[in-house]
Amino acid sequence: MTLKNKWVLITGASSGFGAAAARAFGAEGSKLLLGARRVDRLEQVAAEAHRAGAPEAHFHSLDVSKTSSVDAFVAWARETITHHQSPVPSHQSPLPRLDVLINNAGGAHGLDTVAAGKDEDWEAMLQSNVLGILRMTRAALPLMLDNPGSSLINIGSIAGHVAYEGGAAYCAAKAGELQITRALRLELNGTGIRVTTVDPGLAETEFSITRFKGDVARAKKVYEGTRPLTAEDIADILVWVANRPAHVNIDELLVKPVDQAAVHKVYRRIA
Ligand code: NDP
Ligand code: 8X3
Repeated sequence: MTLKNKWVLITGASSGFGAAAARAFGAEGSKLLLGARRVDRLEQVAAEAHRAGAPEAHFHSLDVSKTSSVDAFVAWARETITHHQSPVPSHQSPLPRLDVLINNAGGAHGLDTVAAGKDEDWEAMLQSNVLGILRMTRAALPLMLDNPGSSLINIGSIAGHVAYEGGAAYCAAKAGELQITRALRLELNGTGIRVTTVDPGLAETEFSITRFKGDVARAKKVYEGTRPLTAEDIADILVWVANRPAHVNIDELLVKPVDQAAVHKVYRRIA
């Protein structure tokens, strides 16, 4: 299917995978609806996506950890699609239609063992990575149900497959994402909506800066001597997934850098 003039909604579009996806779908000629909490960053990303070729690149504040924010965002998205709807032949439904939903917003907070874990970190991880996907999907699905061939793509992680020390809550959250994706594929069977999880390994974005609460030097160490994935690598895969023929569903994609044979086995070049 062509992505040209298709409406693509991306959560967590202010940095990392989400921002790169906005540019990549923009280059395909898609129309964009971008959400995150840092609206100043969204404005920059929307301008970049526009320059890359997006005919429409709209943004609105979104906090996926709050139902009221998610519902307001989706109401705005519905209005934006309606307002910018291409004229349709009279035999087609004029309903606002969303073609691709990318549930990307999320991340890790802290790397503490369970014994040292903090409620606020656990709650933030479960709110954004798990409840955020449930809320956003519930709110946006009415825009997709009349649209066979549309794509719902959730961002999981290698952490949803393999546990590591200090990752209990994050790994639990991403394992939750994986099972939510699987349940959705069953629930939506017959609607024609495609349901995918893309599960990256080590990728250099703002992920580790957030995990280490702004400690940039500690974040840099995570990628030292190795060649991680880039945000553009994942964006390229998201475009590919959404661009398969309408009858093809990519169920689950685990994507790691070549240097990462397993969560704990990362090849590092000594300087
Ligand atoms: P970044 O930190 O660069 O991006 C995270 C994005 O999520 C930001 O745009 C942030 O925007 C948004 N976000 C976080 N919390 C919320 C919230 N409550 N409401 C709305 N938006 C939110 O990291 P990545 O690009 O790497 O992360 C994107 C996704 O990929 C996450 O789900 C992460 O868990 C996952 N992932 C990352 C990997 C990696 O190694 N980098 C590997 C595997 C998965 P803002 O702060 O402006 O709201
Ligand atoms: C991010 C990758 O290995 O740090 O989801 O959990 S990892």
